[in-house]
Amino acid sequence: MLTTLTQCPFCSVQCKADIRLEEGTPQGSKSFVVQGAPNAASQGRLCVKGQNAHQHAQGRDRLKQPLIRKHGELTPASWAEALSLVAAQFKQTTSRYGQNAIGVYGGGSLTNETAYMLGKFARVALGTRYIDYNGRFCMSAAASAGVKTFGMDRGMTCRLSDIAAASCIILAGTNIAECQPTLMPYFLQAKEKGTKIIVIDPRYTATAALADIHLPIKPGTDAILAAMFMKIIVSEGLVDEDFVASRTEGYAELQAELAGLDLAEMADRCGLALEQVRTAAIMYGDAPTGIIFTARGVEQQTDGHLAVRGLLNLVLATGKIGREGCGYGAVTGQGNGQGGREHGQKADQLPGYRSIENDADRAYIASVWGIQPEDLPRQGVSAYELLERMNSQEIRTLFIMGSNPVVSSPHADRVEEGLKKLDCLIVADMYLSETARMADVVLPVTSYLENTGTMTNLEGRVLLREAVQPPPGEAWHDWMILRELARSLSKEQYFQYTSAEEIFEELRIASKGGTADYYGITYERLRQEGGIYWPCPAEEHPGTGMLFAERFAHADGKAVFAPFQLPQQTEFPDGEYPLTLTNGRVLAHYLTGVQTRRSPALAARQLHNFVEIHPQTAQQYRIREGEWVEISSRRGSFTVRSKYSAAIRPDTIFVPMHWGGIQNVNKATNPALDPFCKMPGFKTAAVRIRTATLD
Ligand SMILES: Nc1nc2c(c(=O)[nH]1)N[C@H]1C(S)=C(S)[C@@H](COP(=O)(O)OP(=O)(O)OC[C@H]3O[C@@H](n4cnc5c(=O)[nH]c(N)nc54)[C@H](O)[C@@H]3O)O[C@H]1N2
Ligand SMILES: Nc1nc2c(c(=O)[nH]1)N[C@H]1C(S)=C(S)[C@@H](COP(=O)(O)OP(=O)(O)OC[C@H]3O[C@@H](n4cnc5c(=O)[nH]c(N)nc54)[C@H](O)[C@@H]3O)O[C@H]1N2
Ligand code: SF4
Ligand SMILES: [Mo]
Repeated sequence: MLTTLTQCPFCSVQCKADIRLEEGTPQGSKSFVVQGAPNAASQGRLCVKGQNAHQHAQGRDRLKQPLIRKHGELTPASWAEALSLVAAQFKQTTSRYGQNAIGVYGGGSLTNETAYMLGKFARVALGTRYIDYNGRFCMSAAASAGVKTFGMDRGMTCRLSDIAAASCIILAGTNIAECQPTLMPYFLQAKEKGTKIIVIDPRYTATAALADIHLPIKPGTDAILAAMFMKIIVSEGLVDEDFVASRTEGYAELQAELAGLDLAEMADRCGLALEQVRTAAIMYGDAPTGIIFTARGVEQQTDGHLAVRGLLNLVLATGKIGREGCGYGAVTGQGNGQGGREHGQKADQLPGYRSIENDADRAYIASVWGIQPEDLPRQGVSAYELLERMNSQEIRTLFIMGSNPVVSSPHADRVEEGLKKLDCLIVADMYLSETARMADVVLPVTSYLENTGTMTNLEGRVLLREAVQPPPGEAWHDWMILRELARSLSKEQYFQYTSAEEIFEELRIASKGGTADYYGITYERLRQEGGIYWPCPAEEHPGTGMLFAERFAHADGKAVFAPFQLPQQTEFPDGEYPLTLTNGRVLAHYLTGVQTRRSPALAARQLHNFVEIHPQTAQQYRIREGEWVEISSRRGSFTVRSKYSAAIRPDTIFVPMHWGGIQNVNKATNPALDPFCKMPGFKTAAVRIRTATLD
C-alpha cells in the first residue's frame, strides 16, 4: 500500500478512512484494519458499509481482464482485442445509423475527472447527443427545483455545521439513519440543544425516532402537504414579509392559487391528521432558524420537482436561508452524486453546470476542448428516455460506465428487453453486474482503492481520494479506457492525459466562470486543506460554504416562489391493485447491491430482499410472517419474503432496491416521468400482493 488514507466508495458523505494491510497471519492471508480518519463531514466516523468496503474491492470476483462475447459466452480477451472491437462497433453504428445511434450512460460513483471525461468523450470522440446518467434517477427533481427556485443547484445551501444551529429541522422523505449514518450525531447534538425535528415518511424509520412530530404521509402526496404548510404559515402570520419583499418573486401569485384550497380535504389526501400538520407547520414557521432536508422519498415521484419546490416555498416565505442555522439540503445519494451532476454527464449539460443549449456556454467549452461550437452536439434525452430508445432501436450501441440499469431502472423488464435489442452493449465495471452479464464487451475497471480522483460530497465540498494500491490484474482506470477508445477513434489529440490530475487541471478551466466553479481548487490545496466547497473561483478563494447570504443565483438576485398545481400522480391504488408500493434502502446494502452483496460482512446482515408489511394488512391478505409473497403491478411481478412491521402505514408496503432477478422491486415500479425533470415515479406504484407459489 502506498498510503493508507482513503475514502469510502459509497454514499454522499464521503467519509475518510485509514486502511492498513496486516500481513503475516499464520495462514499467510491478508487482513485489513479499517478506521475512520479525520475529516470535516463525518468528523472521523465510519459506518458499517465504510468499514467493510474493502471486502468487495479485494474480493475474488473482481474483473481482471476484458471479456468479449464469443459463441454466446463472455470470454477473456486482451485489451487490444477488446478496444479494437469496441472502436469498430462505434464506427459501424455511426456509418449505418449515424452518431446519435450510440448512447452513453454514466454514473454518480465516477470521479469528477471520469464524469468530465465521459461527457467530453460522448460529445467529442463519439459526437452523440445521447448521454445521460443514473443521477437522473437520483438527484434530478431536487436539482431542477434548486435551479428554478434559487437559480442554482448545490445539494446543501449551508454547511453540515449549521445543523446544530437550527431551531427546527424538517426531514422529508430522507432516512439519514440508514443512508448517511455518520451524519446522525449532527442531529442528535442539535436535539440535545433543543432543536425540534419533524419527520415526514410513510414509515416510522430509525430517523423518525429523532422526531418531535412524525407525519406518516401517504406516498406521493408531499406536494399537497407542502402547500398545507404554506397556507398555515400564512394564516398564522408567520411569513417574513421583509425577506419576501426584498429577495423573492411570485409570492402574490402563489397566495392566489392557495386561497381556494381546503385544508381538511388536503389532509385527507395526505392521510394525515390536520391538527398534527398544523402543529408541525407552526413549529417550523415560528422557529427563528431552520433547515429543510429532502431526499428520494419526496423526489422520486412524478411530481417530485413540484413537491421539492413546494418545500422551498416554505424556506423563502419564512426567510430561513443564507444565514447561520438556515437553509435547504437535498441529501445527495451517491459518493459523487453532487460532482457527477456538474461536469457534463447530463443530457443538457456542459462542465461547470453550463448549459448545452446556451450559445455562450457552447462557445466557451468548445474553445477549451479545441473544437468548433457547431461541432458540439445539442441536448439529448433523460436516462429512462435514453433506455427507451433501445426499444425503438434508435439507439443501437450502448456504452455504460458505472451503473447497473437492469436492476436500478423502473420497469426493469422493459429495460432488459431493450438491452437485448442492441447491436452491441459495452459495460465498464469492476464486477459482472446483472447488466454486465448481458454485455458483448466487458471492460474491467479499478476500484476506489486503486483509482485517484476527486469526489464532491453532499455539501458541495470537493475531496481528493488517492489510490492506495495498484490495480488488480489488467483492470484499468475509467479515464484510461476513455483515452484509449478515443485513440482508436483517431481523436487522441483531444484526450492527451497521463493522470487524473491532468484531467482535473482541464476541468478547472472548463468550469471557470460557470455555476459550479472549481477553478480555485487544486490537488495540492485539497491535500493541504482536506476539502474545499465550490464555488471557488480563485486559488486564493477559501470556497463558499454558505450560499445565498446576499443574493440568489438568478440574474436579478431574487429567488422565485413556485406556483401550486394540484399534483398529478400517475398511479393511485384501485380495486385491482389496492396497495401502494414504495421502496428504498437498508443500512447494510448499497444501491443494486453489486458491491455490498459481495462483501461477506455486509451480505450477512441482510441476505435476501423482503417486503415490510403492516400486520393488519398481512392478515387481510392471509400472509404469514417470513413467507414468500408475489407482488405485482401493471408492469410486472417480483417475489420476496414478508416481514411484519407496525411502523409502516397499513395502505403501503416497502421493499428495498438492493437485489436483482426475481427479487427486483423495479420489475413493478412506475416508469412514468416527472414532466419537469424526467425523474421516474419510483416511489409510488399501485400493486397487489399474494402468497407466492414456488414450484
Ligand atoms: N445504506 C444505504 N445508504 C445509501 C444508499 C444505499 O443504497 N444504501 N444509497 C445512497 C443513494 S444513491 C441515495 S439516492 C440515498 C437515498 O437516501 P434516502 O432518500 O434517504 O433513501 P430511501 O430509503 O430511498 O428513501 C427515504 C425514505 O423515503 C420514504 N418514502 C417513501 N415514499 C415516500 C413519500 O411519498 N413521501 C415521503 N415523505 N417519504 C417517502 C421511505 O419510507 C424512506 O424511509 O442514500 C444513499 N445512501
Ligand atoms: N426502486 C428504486 N429504484 C431505484 C432507486 C430507488 O430508490 N428505488 N434509487 C435510484 C437511485 S437514487 C440511484 S442513485 C440508482 C443507482 O443505481 P445504479 O446506477 O445501478 O447504481 P449501482 O448499483 O451503484 O451500480 C453501479 C455499478 O457501477 C459499478 N461501479 C462502481 N464504481 C465504479 C467506478 O468507479 N467505475 C465504473 N466503471 N463502475 C463502477 C458497480 O460495480 C455497479 O455495478 O438507482 C435508482 N433506482
Ligand atoms: S456509506 Fe456513507 S456514511 Fe457510511 S462510511 Fe461510507 S460514506 Fe460514510
Ligand atoms: Mo441515488
